[in-house]
Amino acid sequence: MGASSRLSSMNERTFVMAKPDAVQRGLVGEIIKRLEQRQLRLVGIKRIQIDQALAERHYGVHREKPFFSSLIEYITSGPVVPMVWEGPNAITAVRATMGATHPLEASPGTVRGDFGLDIDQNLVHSSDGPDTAQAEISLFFGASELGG
Ligand code: FUP
Repeated sequence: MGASSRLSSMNERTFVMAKPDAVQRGLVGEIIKRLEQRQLRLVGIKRIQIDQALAERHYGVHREKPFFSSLIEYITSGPVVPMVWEGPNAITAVRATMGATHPLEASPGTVRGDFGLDIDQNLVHSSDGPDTAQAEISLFFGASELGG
């Protein structure tokens, strides 16, 4: 790893979203608490209702998958809480804190492992790499919404 990538991963930003089931179950605070405990910094947060167009853009990579329409229905079914978190290796740290995509495979101690059961309602989304993090952050947040 070169000096510049070391430097950027020190201050990496990632996109995290509490999905409708997490909001409805009152788990937003729990998710925030766990990320704060890991010493990541919250730099943006809001509560929104995702419309069809935004949902289809966010999940564009899954367009051809059999679960695409149920995924869109789920993510538009109620308010969500998109966030941006920052810190050393934030992308990897957040994904480890959330656990495996399928809650049944997620280890106890992770958000999905402690609160989830069903892949259709897996509580949170987080970016899987630097390029998707950047794309997802700019899909949901304007520069003026992200604190310094
Ligand atoms: P993740 O990166 O953990 O958010 O997971 P993916 O991008 O692989 O999947 C996005 C969402 O699609 C998951 F949150 C849940 C849903 N999904 C299904 O409903 N069924 C599947 O078989 C795989 C994913």
